[in-house]
Amino acid sequence: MRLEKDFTYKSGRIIGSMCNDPNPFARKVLARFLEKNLGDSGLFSATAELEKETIQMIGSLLSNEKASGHIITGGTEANILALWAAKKSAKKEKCEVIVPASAHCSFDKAGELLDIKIVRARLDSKFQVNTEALAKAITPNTIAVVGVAGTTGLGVVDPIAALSEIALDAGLYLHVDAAFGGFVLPFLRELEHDVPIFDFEAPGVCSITVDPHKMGLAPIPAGGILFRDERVKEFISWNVSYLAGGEAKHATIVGTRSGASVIAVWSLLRHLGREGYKQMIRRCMRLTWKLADEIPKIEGLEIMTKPTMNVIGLPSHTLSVKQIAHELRLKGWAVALFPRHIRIVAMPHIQRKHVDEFLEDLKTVAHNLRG
Ligand code: 0PR
Repeated sequence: MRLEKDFTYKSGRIIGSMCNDPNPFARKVLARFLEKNLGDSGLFSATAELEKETIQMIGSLLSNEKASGHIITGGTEANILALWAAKKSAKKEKCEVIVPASAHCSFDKAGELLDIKIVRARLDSKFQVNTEALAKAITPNTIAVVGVAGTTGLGVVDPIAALSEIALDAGLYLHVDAAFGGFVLPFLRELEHDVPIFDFEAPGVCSITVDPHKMGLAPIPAGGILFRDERVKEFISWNVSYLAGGEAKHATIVGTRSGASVIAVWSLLRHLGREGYKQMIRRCMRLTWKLADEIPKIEGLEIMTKPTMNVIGLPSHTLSVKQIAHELRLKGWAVALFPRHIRIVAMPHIQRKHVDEFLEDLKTVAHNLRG
């Protein structure tokens, strides 16, 4: 079969990705409703209602049931929409947005597309954005600041409460990229982990990216953008008057878009419930701790920082991380390679036996590279 050479999540070998093996129930739902198109919401008004309810459910996880937004193609579209809303609301000639040095490359894409200068503020020793450096980078052209709740490389949460104060003081739009962390932190909070304020609880937060197709267990495509209220979303709303279902509003980049994805997310949230997600996160965190305990015992290997969520950074002072990643790949493992570390993500498809096998192979690879 042509597709046999693809990696699969079931094999447990994809250990550096942020996507998941979609929940079986959600897969069935998705397959059943493929005709639904939310680009013409007048034809599919029941699906549009489910989208509103989905946003409310996710909003309630993020301390704001009044949130307004959409289930879209992914975190990249969400971040572009947020910066677009920020630009429309600021009405400035020249625009700059300050993002942490750790921010995802989708902000650079957004910068190019929207003609916004993206300014990266440096991180502190805990890999969080340095708030002083960020505040100093504000200029008369600044329209927004961004914080990340679950960085792509390390799963670190920026000090969102402090960013909220800075944004409110300077009259700036604050966007939080919780593409990954948005489906982790609310449950860690319920599991009584020490979770700092990262969501709409911080009064300056105007929008949040939160992706069901990452830790939400939904099938691709299912990203999420939540605005604090309808008013913020209005900045990027377009009236489309001629549709078969009658006039409709679009506040997304694409027109025609998957209603099935929305119904899949709606069903999944109700099917798993908070309890289901909580148990899933508990399992992921147990495996994360196992990895974080065992990796530093291997000579030459360390962990970058104590994991906040199920993401681990693996640097080495003595070995080349590029070579380690390459050797692991030869043994069938797919890890993510960053400039100074390897990223491992204990996604829900990773089981204890995969972790054990991975640690064995990692030991062998490190041993061989030490020579
Ligand atoms: N924001 C953050 C914090 C992200 O980590 C990502 C992607 C995005 C936005 C963009 O999301 P979309 O990819 O949905 O547009 N994070 C992962 C990464 O870049 C995406 C990923 C997923 C990569 C699966 C590899 C993979 O196998 O690492």
